[in-house]
Amino acid sequence: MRIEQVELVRVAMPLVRPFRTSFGVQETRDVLLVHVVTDMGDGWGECASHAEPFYNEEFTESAVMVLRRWLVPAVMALSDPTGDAVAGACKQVKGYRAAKAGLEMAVLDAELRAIGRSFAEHLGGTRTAIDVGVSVGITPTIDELVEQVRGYVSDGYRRVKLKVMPGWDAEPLRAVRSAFPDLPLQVDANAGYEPADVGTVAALDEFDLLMIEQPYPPDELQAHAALAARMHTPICLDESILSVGHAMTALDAGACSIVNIKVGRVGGVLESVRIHDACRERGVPVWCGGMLETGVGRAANVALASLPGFTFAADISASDRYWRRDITEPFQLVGSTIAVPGGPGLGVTVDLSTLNDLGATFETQVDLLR
Ligand code: OSB
Ligand code: MG
Repeated sequence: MRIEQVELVRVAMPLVRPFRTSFGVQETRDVLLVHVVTDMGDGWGECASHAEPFYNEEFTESAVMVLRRWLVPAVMALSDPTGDAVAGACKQVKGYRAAKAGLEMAVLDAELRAIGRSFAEHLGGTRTAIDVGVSVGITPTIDELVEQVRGYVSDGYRRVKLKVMPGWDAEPLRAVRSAFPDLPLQVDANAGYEPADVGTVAALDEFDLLMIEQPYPPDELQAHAALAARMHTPICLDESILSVGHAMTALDAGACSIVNIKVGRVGGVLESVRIHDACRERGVPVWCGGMLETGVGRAANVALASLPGFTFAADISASDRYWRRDITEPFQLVGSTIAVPGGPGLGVTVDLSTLNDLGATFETQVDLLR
């Protein structure tokens, strides 16, 4: 395969409702896509970075700069560009895992489309549909939260994740738990608590949660381990886990017993599979997180979540939970599941006219070496 052109595509996509977490509120998604054109056909990838460096250090503008200046030239210089070769070509650049993930996804998509193989098949997926849940943001009032949860439950979602933060935890949880006594519930703090808040966090045991995700800052492995020893509710880490090495270190430390895998946070679908495999070998359950992706990143997430070790429902909701109009054919909820695309590559088609209607910008990368 020969890469003829790489295009960075940016589009501001309004969310159907604002999404508030402990690190801030999002109303519009600053979407960054990578489009590769090869002699064998096209490929698409999504960089799951956000507009601000509030979830982690990376942000979309920084991802664009790093792609332009280092990552795209490194991949264009490969004599035999394949999805497998992207991570090695990008290794000299530290961090910027969402940027790397988007580029790897695009090259792999082109490669797999050319040979008629789906992402799910290539990654080792074993399911044709995946169990999904919905991640519900912090709302202005507790009544609004209960109403949002009611809406999602009536849509068919059978697992709900609530965002929590200091001042928005036991009270909203009590209201949701009493309205839905049997609903599988979990919470995500996005690192909003400090180890000194251990009493507040440990008190969430009373709500019969599937897990509590990332209560403390990413580097606080020991504090997470101390919390795990004190709580019945399993601890899951998201922001702390950047690679298979991080996952093994966290598990060895007793900092978590469940791992959230996100393609953009760990640098790509292939590192995601390595984390899945290593956790599976240790009998540790994993599940697929989301970053409010368009249909492009969502397709990769769904394929990944079809692997056998993904035993908890994914944070991969149907397209209409995020967008009035997605840039690919929408992912639909069937019961509380989403079907795994079976077509070549990501198995979705990017709608250029939708991208244009949304005001997308297209920037072609010049190959300085050629
Ligand atoms: O921590 O899981 C998270 C969205 C953006 C950034 C971080 C997170 C999330 C979500 C939403 O919880 C998951 C989704 O529906 O895409
Ligand atoms: Mg999270």
